[in-house]
Amino acid sequence: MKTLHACAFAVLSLASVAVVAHGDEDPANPRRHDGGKVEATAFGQEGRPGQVVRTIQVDMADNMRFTPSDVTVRKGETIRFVVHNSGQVLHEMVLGTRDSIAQHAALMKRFPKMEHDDANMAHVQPRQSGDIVWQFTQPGEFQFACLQPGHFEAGMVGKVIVK
Ligand SMILES: [Cu+2]
Repeated sequence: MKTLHACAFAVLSLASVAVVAHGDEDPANPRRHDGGKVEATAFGQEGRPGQVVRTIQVDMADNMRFTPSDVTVRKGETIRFVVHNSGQVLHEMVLGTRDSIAQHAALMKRFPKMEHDDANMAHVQPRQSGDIVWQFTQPGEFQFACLQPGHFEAGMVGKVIVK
């Protein structure tokens, strides 16, 4: 339980740093970091918009499903996910490993109002679209999920296969 609290505070403080830094960012790419700050993860890293090789449209709906619910990409590809919310409630797409998604979902359950925003996720209001630009640097099977309370548990999860 202590670990979860520490994680939550880390996430919260990262979120406030992001807000403070907002003024310096390129308005066209509000979450884009400069090259030196891109953090490599087990499921890839924030992509550079100039290196996008493919755009994948993903729809999120109130039946707690992503369409498509699985996508296949090649290792090294930078993908722009254009994420549309066709529902009436907030949905989000969060990319991660099976473990990181499960951990994040548990945190969201404990702290439903937790602010979280990072390059691997897009929160999308009803009838709006958002995007994620992501480079898949590691082969394997990864997930994307909506971590709004109850949505992940209701099956709002998909998979990315990186070949
Ligand atoms: Cu959702």
